[in-house]
Amino acid sequence: MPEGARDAATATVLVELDVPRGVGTITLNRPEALNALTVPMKQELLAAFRRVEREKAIRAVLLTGAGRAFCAGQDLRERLEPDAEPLGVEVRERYNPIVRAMRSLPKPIVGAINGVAAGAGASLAMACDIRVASDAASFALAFGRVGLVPDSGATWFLPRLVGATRAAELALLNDPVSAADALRIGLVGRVVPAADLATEARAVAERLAAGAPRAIALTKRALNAAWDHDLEAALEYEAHLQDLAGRTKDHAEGMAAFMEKRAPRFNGD
Ligand code: T3D
Repeated sequence: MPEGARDAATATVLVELDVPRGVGTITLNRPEALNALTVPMKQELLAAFRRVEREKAIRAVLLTGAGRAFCAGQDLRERLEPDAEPLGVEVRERYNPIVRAMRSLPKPIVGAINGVAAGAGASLAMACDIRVASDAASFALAFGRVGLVPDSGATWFLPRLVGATRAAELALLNDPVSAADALRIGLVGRVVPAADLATEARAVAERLAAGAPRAIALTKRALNAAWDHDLEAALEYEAHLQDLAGRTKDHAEGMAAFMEKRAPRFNGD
């Protein structure tokens, strides 16, 4: 039974923990507004990432949206309320902590992009480690259409994922990108029929959850760092992380399983 960070009837973010399979599913849950992000929703989303981090049995995370959208970014109606925070405050205090929590989570996040991902919703998709998109999904930076600057990591992720030329087009022109084009330019790793998205994305998460958790966490850390490293620094960081991985029981288990021609059973030690 999905469980919200608040009362289940009002929760705008649902968290479902499948302990036997090691997968935590976080669902953005304001389908009537295409999962546009409000203040309570951002607080619940941050709490959801903290929750899956604390649960040792959860080894991989799925992030998806309820209804026909993944996430339409900031709730624009909320921004018109008289007590809305200044934009810089909102971004620093509510969006940036979510993106940091996602990138520093020592567990892989699979984005199951079920529909449109716009504005900060596109940023959330880009902050996932792996993106599996439905063929009904689309991406739009959208910020420029409301006179804003791409945020929540969009200017950092985008050129690294799709290259400088395409990043400039997407960020400056704000045109929607279909799932097929997102696959072609490397914004997502795979596209599947809409009806298969939940199964396919879950299969990826379950594969990750069956892997060696420490090695996966260190690999995520290495990939994060590599974006800012030169080759020398990357080589040295890999050696450092390999030292750590080499001392885990899971490494010994992987070696034993190979020698014994059986599947490894990793337990995160
Ligand atoms: O704090 C800060 O503001 C700083 C941070 C900013 C980060 C950002 O994310 S800025 C960018 C914000 N997002 C957008 O500008 C996207 C706005 N939405 C759209 O452009 C379109 O809705 C979509 C392209 C995403 C989808 O279009 P479509 O035709 O499939 O659906 P629709 O009919 O436009 O939307 C359906 C409903 O969702 C509709 O409500 P209604 O009229 O049926 O009651 C629409 O108003 C609502 N909705 C969609 N996006 C938002 C939204 N409501 C509030 N905020 C939204 N972002």
